[in-house]
Amino acid sequence: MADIAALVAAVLRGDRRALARAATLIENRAPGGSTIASELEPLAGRALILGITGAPGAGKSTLCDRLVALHRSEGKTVGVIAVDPSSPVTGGAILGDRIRMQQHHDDPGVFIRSMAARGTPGGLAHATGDLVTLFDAAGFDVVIIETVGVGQSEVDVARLAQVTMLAMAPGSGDDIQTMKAGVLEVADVFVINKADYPGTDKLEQELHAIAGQRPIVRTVASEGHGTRELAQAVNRCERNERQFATATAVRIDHLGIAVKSVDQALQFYEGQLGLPVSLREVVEQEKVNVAMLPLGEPRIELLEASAPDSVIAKFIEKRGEGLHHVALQVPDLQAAVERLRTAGARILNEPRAGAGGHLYVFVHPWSTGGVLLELIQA
Ligand SMILES: Nc1nc2c(ncn2[C@@H]2O[C@H](COP(=O)(O)OP(=O)(O)OP(=O)(O)O)[C@@H](O)[C@H]2O)c(=O)[nH]1
Ligand SMILES: [Mg+2]
Repeated sequence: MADIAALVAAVLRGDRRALARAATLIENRAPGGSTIASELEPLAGRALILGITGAPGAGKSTLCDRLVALHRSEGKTVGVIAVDPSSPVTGGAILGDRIRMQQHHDDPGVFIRSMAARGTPGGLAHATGDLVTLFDAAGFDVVIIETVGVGQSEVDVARLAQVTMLAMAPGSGDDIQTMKAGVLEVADVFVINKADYPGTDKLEQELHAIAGQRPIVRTVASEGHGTRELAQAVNRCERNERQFATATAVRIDHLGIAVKSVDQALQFYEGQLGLPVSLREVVEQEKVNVAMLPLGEPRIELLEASAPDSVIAKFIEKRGEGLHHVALQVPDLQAAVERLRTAGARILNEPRAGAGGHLYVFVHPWSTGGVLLELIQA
């Protein structure tokens, strides 16, 4: 990890090659990536973080390009992150295709990277958050995240921004009714781009009905019209708190207790202790009957063998009833697994879906001080 510390130090000195290397580690979800982000997290918090979301072709990249030029004209440095949730690969192809920012290519005050989907669904927003932290701590004045606004992972990405612009084009068929509710909610500023197209007035009327206090700005990004008005509307917005966990954030998800009979154990936990039961389920692949009992955010999980060869049956045979495992939530399971593996921990399974559909892995007690540890994607 000594080279990570050196890399972090170089990033903070303003070394652009170190910045590029650090960004690549984060984009690739390499083990060092989340370490870099957690090292830099305390130094972040200065940058203005903007989000641009909207349907494919709405003009997000063109708008982004105009905003970069505007901020550059004010002497500010800008980091741009193009998020591509549909693509499992990252790199030059997306950059060339999807962001048309060639005019900024030789400008050392502009740094452009792309982020592709990979691993767990929650991982995209998390890794993008790490990249924002990197740019912020490296001293960029403004960070712009461009993402296609169609699904949940994009909404999660949009929550990373302090102010999110939703770009829409008139007459494009993706009208308000078909937009995902979450995407409309996440918008702080509505942008009617391609305001040179017919249907602009109609779209503005529709937006007025749902926008409430939120501003609606018309732009023709291809001509540069409206950019200044848009930047002013953004500046007037209250800045949302950045909603991303630090790279290493964990919390207790549940304590798993092996019992001979869930029904019998519930007489104590539900009947006498008064805990509610939120879920009862048979997890076929683990051969267990499960009851989940929330106590605040964390839960107690009662586990009963549903077949004689269940690990729970073997556990009880060997050690009797009792605490079987401790489960922790992590923000990026894939990254956590990679990090632990690199450090030599014994991971017992590849991430798979368990009770309630959450992805999980088990870590052998040999690596954890004698407790079977379950890690769950938050
Ligand atoms: N007429 C007109 N064309 C525009 C305007 N803004 C962007 N365009 C054009 O619309 C096309 C799509 O623009 P992009 O900026 O690539 O759109 P995008 O939303 O980033 O697209 P994806 O990244 O593929 O989702 C390009 O050909 C732009 O030149 C505008 O205000 N008016
Ligand atoms: Mg684009």
